[in-house]
Amino acid sequence: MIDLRSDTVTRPTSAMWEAMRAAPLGDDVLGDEPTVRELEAKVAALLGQDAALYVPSGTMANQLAIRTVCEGGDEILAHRESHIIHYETGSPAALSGCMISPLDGAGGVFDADAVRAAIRHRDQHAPLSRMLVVENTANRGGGTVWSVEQFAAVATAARIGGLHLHIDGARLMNACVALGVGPRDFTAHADSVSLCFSKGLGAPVGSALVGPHAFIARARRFRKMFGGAMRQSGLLAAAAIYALDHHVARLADDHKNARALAAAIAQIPGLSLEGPPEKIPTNMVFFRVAAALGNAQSFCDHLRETGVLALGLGPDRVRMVTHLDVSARDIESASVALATVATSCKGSH
Ligand code: TLP
Repeated sequence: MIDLRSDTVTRPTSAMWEAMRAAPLGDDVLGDEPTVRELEAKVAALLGQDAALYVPSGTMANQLAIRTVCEGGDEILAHRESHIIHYETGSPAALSGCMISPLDGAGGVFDADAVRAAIRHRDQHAPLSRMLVVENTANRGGGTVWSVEQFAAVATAARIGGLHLHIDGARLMNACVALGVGPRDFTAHADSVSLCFSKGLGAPVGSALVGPHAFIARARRFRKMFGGAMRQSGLLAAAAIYALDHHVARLADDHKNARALAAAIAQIPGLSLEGPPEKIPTNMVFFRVAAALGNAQSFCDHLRETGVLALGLGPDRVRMVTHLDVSARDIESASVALATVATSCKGSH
């Protein structure tokens, strides 16, 4: 199978397994897990923040940020297509009692005017605008990268408006590699950041929440409350350390593979790529399936029969994501499979 459903599907490399096997272990809840501590210090330094907290998932990192900062009745500003709106099971409402004000903008990116317009006047009738979430890269936006300037402008608007700025940086390193900048170019303007090791970086499990000491100390309490405090989690943290040391620069290969896949899709009748292939920003390729070929789900089902996996993310919208476990040759095979399936779907509809 060539699995292009997500960059979450990677298996540890043998070198990563070795690093996991060799990791010294303790009990993180008792506070003496050496490998988790090493990872937390490393991530805090990488992002230029005081402290980090290792958590099981990106969803938990985002939800801990929200629970740590917000009170019931508060409002969070986030892009309409953001992960916290679409894929976190309504948890801002369920776990923190918050509502979300959806912001608009092409490709999952919004501007400072949108932020300013959404911040409510302080009034007893209104929810309190408390937090801004910026997703970088923007997943449903197309794997879009915020420019440092776009990001700085919304950060200024957030600061002036008294908002906590949280970066959902599940794929922040993809953004950095695509732009050729360091993470601090973004994180220096943020109050908290979540970073995933189990996406393009290729670790099997885990994310970090990063921010000031007092914020992380409070988040640590909520991590326990949410059931995310783990014991010998150094086993997993070792994979994350390995990923940060060895799998960042290579994200450029995933981006190149995504552009090659996009170039092939652009040639296939019945499939419409979102944007020109050379403009694919990172490791995600989105395309629409013409009605004559069926719908996104039926197309993905037929594709699966050829040994290629993709994800339907809307009635006619399909996503394919490149990662550590797919090679340039796999992309060539997947491109042939896409063309074959498109032709056969056309014949059968
Ligand atoms: N995204 C997953 C699915 O949930 C859609 C994927 O396959 O892309 N923030 C962003 C921007 C994400 O894309 C994801 C995962 C998360 C947070 C949540 O991470 P996990 O899955 O570790 O909870």
